[in-house]
Amino acid sequence: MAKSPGTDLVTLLKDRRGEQHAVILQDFPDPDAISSALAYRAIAEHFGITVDIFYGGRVSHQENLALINVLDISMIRYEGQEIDCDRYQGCIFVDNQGNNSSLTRVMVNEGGIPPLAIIDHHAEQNVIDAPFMDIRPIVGSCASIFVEYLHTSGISMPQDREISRRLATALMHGILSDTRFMVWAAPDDYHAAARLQPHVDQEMLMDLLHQQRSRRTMEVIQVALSNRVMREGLSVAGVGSLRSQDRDAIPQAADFLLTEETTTTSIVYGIVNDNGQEFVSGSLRTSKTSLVPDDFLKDALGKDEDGHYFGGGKMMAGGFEIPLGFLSGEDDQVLARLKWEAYDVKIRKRLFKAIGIKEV
Ligand SMILES: [Mn+2]
Repeated sequence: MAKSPGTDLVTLLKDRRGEQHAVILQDFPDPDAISSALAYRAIAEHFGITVDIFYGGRVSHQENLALINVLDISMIRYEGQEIDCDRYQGCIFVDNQGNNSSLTRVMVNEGGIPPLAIIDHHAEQNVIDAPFMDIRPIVGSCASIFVEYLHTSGISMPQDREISRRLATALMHGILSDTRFMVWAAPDDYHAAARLQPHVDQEMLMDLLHQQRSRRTMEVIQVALSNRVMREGLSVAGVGSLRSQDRDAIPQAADFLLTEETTTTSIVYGIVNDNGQEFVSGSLRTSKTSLVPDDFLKDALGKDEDGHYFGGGKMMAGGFEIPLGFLSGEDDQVLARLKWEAYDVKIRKRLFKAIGIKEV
């Protein structure tokens, strides 16, 4: 019988007792990423490995903030500070493959921490290599892959009932949010949800799912609504400059634009300022099964000078980040407006050109 990835991971971790690992999340992590990191920590701790969870950017979506607060999750936010990379014998990428984390450069390329594992459900990005790779684009959430590991590794849920209740609730939240409440779930996601269900705290889950939007998010949605350009089912809106703490308003605006009749794909983007570094951050949502977000964004936006694509995706959703480089930084109003207009027009043209529309 073929060995499962879960048993392979256990074999790897058995040889790593006593080590310290760093889990690297994508910048602006979501519930799927956060819960997957928690599951890795639970599995690794079983083998006497301590795990720190790192992320760049911010946690700004109200649901993610609630997740961290309600479940009392400890993660380390990278804001340009010195990281003692020598402490870690390996790093693990969950729900990403290193291409959308600012920590890849800091901890792997410069810090020299060897990548140990990549566990993801996005399309293969071929950015870094690791001894353990489990990349399954057909699964709706990374959390589902971790539930399978917990099951096949025989670790099951942690012995401590309080911890297992929190972990199960976090993983269920991850599965539900990445599969849009199971609409885009694969059989593996249903299996995972069924295994988790007895451990889930339903009240806590309700609490996590029913967070209200901030006023600022509502305002960004309003800007997206008034700026949207629609052609042949594609709705595109630039929302101007945002503070990094409001960055999660972008995917929420994309979700909202997708609810309009005749819209099958929505894309919202804006310039995000994170500690003086500016980049265009965008989100794509689609209800069109024939559209592959990963292919679409790669085709529309292309690569940077190092050959890395600006965007990528999974089933029904995608995102992109375009660093402003030399143009980055605080500017007077006129320059800031010119900068925004240049990016806005260019991105909009590229997106529509990818569906065959030249004039927008
Ligand atoms: Mn995910």
